[in-house]
Amino acid sequence: MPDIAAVKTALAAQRIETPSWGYGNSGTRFKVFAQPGVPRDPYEKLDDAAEVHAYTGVAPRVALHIPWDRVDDYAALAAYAKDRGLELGAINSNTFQDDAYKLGSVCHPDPAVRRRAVDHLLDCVDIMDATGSTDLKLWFADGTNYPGQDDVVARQERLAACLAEVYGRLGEGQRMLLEYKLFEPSFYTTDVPDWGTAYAHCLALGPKARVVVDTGHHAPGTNIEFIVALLLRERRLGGFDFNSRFYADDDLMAGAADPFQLFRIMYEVVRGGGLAPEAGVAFMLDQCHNIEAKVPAVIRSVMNVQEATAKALLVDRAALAAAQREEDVLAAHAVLMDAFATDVRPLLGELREEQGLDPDPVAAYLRSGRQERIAAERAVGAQAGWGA
Ligand code: PSV
Ligand code: MN
Repeated sequence: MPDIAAVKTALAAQRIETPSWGYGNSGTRFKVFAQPGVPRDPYEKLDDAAEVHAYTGVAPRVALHIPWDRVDDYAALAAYAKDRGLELGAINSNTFQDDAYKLGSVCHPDPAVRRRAVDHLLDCVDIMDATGSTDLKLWFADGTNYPGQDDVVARQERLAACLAEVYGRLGEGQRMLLEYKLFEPSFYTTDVPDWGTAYAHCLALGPKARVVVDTGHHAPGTNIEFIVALLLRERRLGGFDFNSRFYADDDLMAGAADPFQLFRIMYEVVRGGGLAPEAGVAFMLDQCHNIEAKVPAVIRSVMNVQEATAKALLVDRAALAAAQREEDVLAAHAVLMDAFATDVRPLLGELREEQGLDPDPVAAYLRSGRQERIAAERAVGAQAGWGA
C-alpha cells in the first residue's frame, strides 16, 4: 500500500498555476456576462490569485496573457506578485486578436505579418526577462478554412522558421512550450493541430522546446493519458492547460466534466515521474468562468486537480505490477479503480489542517466576506476581460 506520509508530501509539493484570464470576464461568442467584483487590471488579478493560493497553499504561480496583462513595468508587477507570496508563471503569447492575423500569424503567407508575430513573441521573451518567468507558452490560431486556401506544407516551413528565431532568443533556464489544438478558430486545417505536429517542431528546435497538453484540445474520445505517457517518456511534456470539456474547447472547470479522465492523466504523470520538479511539468489551468463566481471556481478547480493527483498517488503500484505480471486483467484494473473510488477529501482536509489551512477552501473563502468586499471596492471602472 502507498505510504500516506509520502502521498501527503507529494501533494504538498505540487504546484498548480492559475491563469490571469480566469479572473476576468469571459463568455462565448454570444455574450460575455459581467460579474461584480471582477478585477480591473493585472494587479487586481494577482490579488485574486493570492486568495486562491492563501486558501489552497498550492497555487503560488500565475500565468499572464500578453497583451491582456500589458503593464508599463513588468518588474514592478513581478515585485507586486512577490509581496503577495506569488510568482509570475508562463507568459502566454497572443497572435490571434489583431486584424493583421486574419489569415494567420507565424504561418501567414505575407512575411511582414510573420515579422509582426515574431516580434510579439520576442517581446514576450523580454517580458520573461523582466518577470523571471521561465516559460513562453505558444498557441497559434493559424490555419485555413477552405481546401486550397493556402499551401499547408509551406505554412509548416514558415512556422518552423519563426519558431527557430524565437527559440534562438531564449535565455538560460527559459523554455518554449508549444500548445496544439485540433480546430477553432480555423475549421479546415490547423497548423499545430495535434501532439505529433507539436512534438516534431519541438524535436527540431531543441531541448528547451516542449509540448503543452490542453485537455480541451482533442477530438472526442482521444486517449489523452496515452499522449501524456508518451510525451513524458520522451521528456517533452512541458505542462498542461487543464480544463473540462463536454463538446469542444469548453474551458470549464478542470475535473468537472470527467474526473475519471483527470485521474487517468494524473496516474500517467505519477507513473512517469512527472510530479518531480526536475521533470519540468507545469500544471496550469486554462479556464474561463463565464457563469460561476470566479475566485471560488478557481479554488474548486485547484482542489479538483489535487483530488485527481491524490487518487493517482494512492494507486497501489506494487499490487498493480504484480497483477500485470500475472496477466490478471481484472485484478490490474481493480487496483486502478480502487484508487479512483477512494474518497480523498478527508486526506486533503487533514493535509490542509496540518498546513494551517481550512480543510474546506471554498467554504472558507465564501465565509470570509471578501467576495462582497471586492464587489463594492471594484464597483467603478472598466472590468478586465478578453482583450484587456
Ligand atoms: C486556445 O484555445 C487556448 O487554449 C490557449 O492556451 C490560449 O492562450 C488560451 O486558450 C486563451 O484563453
Ligand atoms: Mn490552452
